Amino acid sequence: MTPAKLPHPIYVTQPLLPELKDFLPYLETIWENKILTNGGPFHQQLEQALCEYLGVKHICLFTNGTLALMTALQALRITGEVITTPYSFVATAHSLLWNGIKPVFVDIDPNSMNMDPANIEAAITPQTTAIMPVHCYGRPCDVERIEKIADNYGLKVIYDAAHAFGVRHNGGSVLNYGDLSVLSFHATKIFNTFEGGAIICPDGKTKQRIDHLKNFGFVDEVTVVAPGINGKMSEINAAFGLLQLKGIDAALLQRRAIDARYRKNLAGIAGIACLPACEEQMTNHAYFPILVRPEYGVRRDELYQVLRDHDIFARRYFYPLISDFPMYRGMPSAAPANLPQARQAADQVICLPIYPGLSDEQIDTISAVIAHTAAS
Ligand code: T4K
Repeated sequence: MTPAKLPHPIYVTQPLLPELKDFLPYLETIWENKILTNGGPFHQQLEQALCEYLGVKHICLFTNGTLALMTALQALRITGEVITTPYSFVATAHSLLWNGIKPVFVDIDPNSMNMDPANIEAAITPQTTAIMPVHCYGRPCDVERIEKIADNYGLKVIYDAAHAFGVRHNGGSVLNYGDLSVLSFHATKIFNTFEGGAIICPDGKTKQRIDHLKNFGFVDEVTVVAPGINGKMSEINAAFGLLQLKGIDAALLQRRAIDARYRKNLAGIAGIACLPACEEQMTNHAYFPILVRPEYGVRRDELYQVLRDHDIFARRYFYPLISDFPMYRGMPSAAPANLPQARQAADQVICLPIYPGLSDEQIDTISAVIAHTAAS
């Protein structure tokens, strides 16, 4: 029997929102002190709170993750070519183009969906200055191998860690690897400030440079040291982040339970593959991707449509590949023959809804639709 439609549509995610009444005191404070932006008290408090929570030394808050990526490249004076992954959100490569840098795409490892370090060395040219890997779905890249290659060739590493809030590796934050890591606090991320982002950096000097860059390059009232941009996080966003942080551990636990329930429900369905489970601290369950293999007997896009017909708005993150968009597809590294694993993943992936508040009944209905579609 076809599973019954749920009473309300289910989206791939829903933002974590604390109770409105709990946010009002923060707004009252802002109204009282009339500091709305430019590094106000909530901005400072959130930087400190996030350093403690994440286990990192320095953090620079931003308006969004994309501006943070663009500024990270400026901060390290990256030029020429940067090796990156085609299996990500477009912002990863767009941040390079906005800086006049050429992205060079390498294929992914189909087990992790992250850039395969085995492909990096062959892509290095005299113009290569950096590597920009992505911790896709919040699952850590092979940070040790990437570090080794970067050290051998004298390259910088900027992690697009937009998905990797709270992810740990080897007992510490994964955000401490590489020269810089960039987070997104967009509404769809596990920790959100409505819009927002951050750069994690290892030392105070780099933080100072980034703080100048995100404030037009101003050092003081009359001194501008770089062609900076306006990337500052406002007080409202920072205040919301402080409140949001209080609920994040409970949210992560709920995500873990949803992940486990999907895995159990989907285990017996031929042709539906989940990514290998990773050690608990090494993921934040930001997404729940499944791969629709040929053995399922129904194509990915058909399943995607059946889910939509049931008001289940799963998403094909990341299809199309970045390298297929018009501004990238003419590049030699975007050639399909160079990226077979990424292409296969993009053709098979569906990210199922996962967010705190998704009920067992909803998870079971989504799973039942997937099971029923295969059988019918
Ligand atoms: N690097 C990576 C690897 C990234 O994934 C991203 C962003 C970035 C860099 C750039 O960071 P930011 O500059 O964004 O901080 C979404 C997000 O807009 C984007 O932030 C995110 N990655 C990307 C993976 O997903 P869309 O176009 O899929 O979002 P949208 O509006 O279709 O939202 C998806 C679903 O979420 C909706 O169907 C309903 C729900 N939703 C969404 C919003 C915005 C809500 O319930 N409330 C909301 O306010 O891109």
